[in-house]
Amino acid sequence: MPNASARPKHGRRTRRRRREDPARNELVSSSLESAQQCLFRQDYGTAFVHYLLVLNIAPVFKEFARESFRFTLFKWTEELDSVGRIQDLFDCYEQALELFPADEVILNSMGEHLFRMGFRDEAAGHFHKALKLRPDYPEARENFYRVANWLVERWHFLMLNDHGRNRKYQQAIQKAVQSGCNTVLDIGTGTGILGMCAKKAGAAEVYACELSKTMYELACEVVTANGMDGSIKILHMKSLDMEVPKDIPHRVSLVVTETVDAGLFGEGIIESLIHAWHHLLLPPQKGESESREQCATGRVIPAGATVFAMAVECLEIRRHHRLCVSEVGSLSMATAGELRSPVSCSSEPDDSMEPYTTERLSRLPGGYKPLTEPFTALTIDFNNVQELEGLSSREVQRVRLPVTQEGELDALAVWFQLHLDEESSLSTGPQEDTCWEQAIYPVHSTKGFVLKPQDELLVEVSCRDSYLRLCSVAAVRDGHEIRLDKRVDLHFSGNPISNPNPEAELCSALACLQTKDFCMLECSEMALVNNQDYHWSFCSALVKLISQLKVRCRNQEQGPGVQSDLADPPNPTDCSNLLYVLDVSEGFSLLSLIAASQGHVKAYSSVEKHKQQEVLKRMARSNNISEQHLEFWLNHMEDEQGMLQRPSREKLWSAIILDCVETCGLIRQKLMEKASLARCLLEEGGRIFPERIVVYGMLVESDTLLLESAVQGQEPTLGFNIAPFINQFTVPVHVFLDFSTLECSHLSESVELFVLDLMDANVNYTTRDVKVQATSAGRITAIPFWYHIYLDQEISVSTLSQNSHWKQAAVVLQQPLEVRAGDWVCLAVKLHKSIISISAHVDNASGPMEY
Ligand code: 44T
Repeated sequence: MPNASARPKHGRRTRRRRREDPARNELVSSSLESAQQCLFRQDYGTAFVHYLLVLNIAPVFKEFARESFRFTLFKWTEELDSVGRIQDLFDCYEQALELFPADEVILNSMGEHLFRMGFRDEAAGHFHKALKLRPDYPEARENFYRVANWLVERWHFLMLNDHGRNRKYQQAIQKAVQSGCNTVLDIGTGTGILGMCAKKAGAAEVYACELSKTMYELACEVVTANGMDGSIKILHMKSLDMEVPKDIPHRVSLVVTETVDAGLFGEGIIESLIHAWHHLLLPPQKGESESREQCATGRVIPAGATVFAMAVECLEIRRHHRLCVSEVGSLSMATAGELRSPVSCSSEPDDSMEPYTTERLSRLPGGYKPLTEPFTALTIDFNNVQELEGLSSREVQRVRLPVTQEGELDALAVWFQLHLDEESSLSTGPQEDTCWEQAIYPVHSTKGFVLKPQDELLVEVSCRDSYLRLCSVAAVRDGHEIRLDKRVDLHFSGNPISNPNPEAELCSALACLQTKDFCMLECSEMALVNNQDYHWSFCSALVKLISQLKVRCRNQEQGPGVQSDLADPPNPTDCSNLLYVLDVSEGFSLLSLIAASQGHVKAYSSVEKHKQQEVLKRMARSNNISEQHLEFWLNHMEDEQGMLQRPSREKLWSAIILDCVETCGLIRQKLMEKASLARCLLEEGGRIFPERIVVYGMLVESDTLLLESAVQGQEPTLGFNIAPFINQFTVPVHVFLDFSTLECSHLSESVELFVLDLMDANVNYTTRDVKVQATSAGRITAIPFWYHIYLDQEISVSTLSQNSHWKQAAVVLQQPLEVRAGDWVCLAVKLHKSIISISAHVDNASGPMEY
């Protein structure tokens, strides 16, 4: 970690008036000259040293040399970065910031390096400073928005806006403090809210701990602003590292915490509470009797939890976790092997796997169908340390669930009730009006198997490394167990197949064990592979391009004025005029293989992971694509930076595939820079896929989006002043939205916001005013946007389509805008780098014309 404190601070030195010194002047001017010469020779390291010398002994030159100094710094640190001299890189930045402590460009650039090295907190600090110095600095703003999402996750806003939850916690804390618990520790304090509740309720001593640096600093600000800085001691640490009396003077009588995620245990509440009971809490109250000495015993809010689960059929979940198609574009997927998402708890624990994902069931596009009633998967008493400790060694529990509706089993959905005390609880269930998501345990391999109402589902519930694990092991039909943790239908017939013969079952289970050969793709990559429309569109656009290029090529060969003979079959063994196609999509992509399958094409894939390359190679063989026609481009590259190069000295690309929209719904960073590089590497008639992107948007009123973006309303939260502090982390662009299920009312038709032409830089613009008419009255709070991706003039795919693997994004307006039906709204749309920003005002004067 760059250590700023280790370096002497020149800035603090007392300044003495220097007398004119000819030798010094001589040194300054010769060093300045040397710096410039070095710059000219591109010897940035030496230039940097010369500049440091000059500016330290002659600060009057600072303004004069600022630009060249910055340039030198950036060039030199780029070099240091490329050879991995990271400590030297940060030393240079620190030296630069000692000279120019208020230089927003240097601050922002250092932030970018910190961010890339994973020091997000420190990066955020630098972007924040840069923005404070120059609020209209778009680079720093974009960077700050990017880290704000990491640092202060969006659910903080949701939780603070959830008045029901806030009040219940407050009441439970108040009751506990009033009944004698007057020393309190808030574990994972976040904004400090629960600790402040305890103080307000009259607790004598309140401590709070928070492991995130940003949240810790925020909590300190909030507590100070509420006049409690002297009375709540906040520690920047994980509760597991706390000790008595080092961190807190003695054990406390109450621990309050909401360190729970959608799967209950994901934030480590079990370990935290086991540790707290052993080291931080007074012993628990024994027996039922009301003790007079409540202060001498310890307890926890929440007191415990009940976890529920239910089997569901859900296409949206299915297409993100397993292969649902037998053909993709021109390719048969029969030999793809098992492709699956990394969300699984049935296999051996593995760092790359997660036991569950989270979704708000009520917002899943296409909905879901419950296949069983909800059942109690687990109960846990947080006030019983033996029970907490015994959780991991609890025997695997087998639950038999009657199937209530016919359907394909896609997942087990999990939620819980958090018992704050004997009287009060919070529920995170799918039917509740809460901000909570549910945990999703996907089922990977029941392809084609349909559960029927007479069946029973066998589920195993266990706790490994303090994570709840749920596994659907089998269905029981007519007394026979049909195992679900293997592939039932290898031929993708789509017919429900059951195998009532246990012997055959066993054999196929064994066969499956032997071919335990699966390849993991991210959930969004699974959805991409399942997106048939996208691959077919690509396939047809490519076929068109290939035939155009062939005609062009033959015309050239035959010279001007000679008619080409289209019936002439291409010579498949003639490699000299192969078309070269480069796919620089990030992550997994089948497009290079689809290109290679067209014949006459040599395709280069940027897929990096070995196992994924193996899948592509295997698919190439089974789809009769010669190995020579598919290469892995990054295997040729020294470093990824040079990804966009020509295939060889004498060759150019016929097509370059850029994946232009990220799954989250934003345009990929540096897309336009990549496109302009790519244009230079194309042969005549060659094309970038896609050639154009049109951004569409719609005016909507959505309270949900507001609740996720900032603490709403003028009322203080539980009487505390929190909103202005956390709202500094408000980000105007929301990502990963499902626009089709977003609770909102549409206030306009969809409207074209922006066009990006990847094939012609001259027609691009960076700002555009768009007029759109309100179709009904309301408050415009947000503008969701999506893309039509044009592969050529005619063929396009929409990122809003039903089977899209893309989500949508939305700009949330700083101030909601009231409109009446028929009003004309003027949108000022800006695209800076890859970030879209929009401001809106009502403008009935100038009519519908675009200006
Ligand atoms: N999100 C729920 C999870 N911490 C809440 O650093 C519900 C997600 C959610 N600090 C949508 C909606 C919702 N010692 O700031 C965090 C974390 C901190 C600790 C010190 C520890 N042992 C820990 C453990 C965690 O506690 C804070 C709260 S964790 C709550 C997670 C609204 N998506």
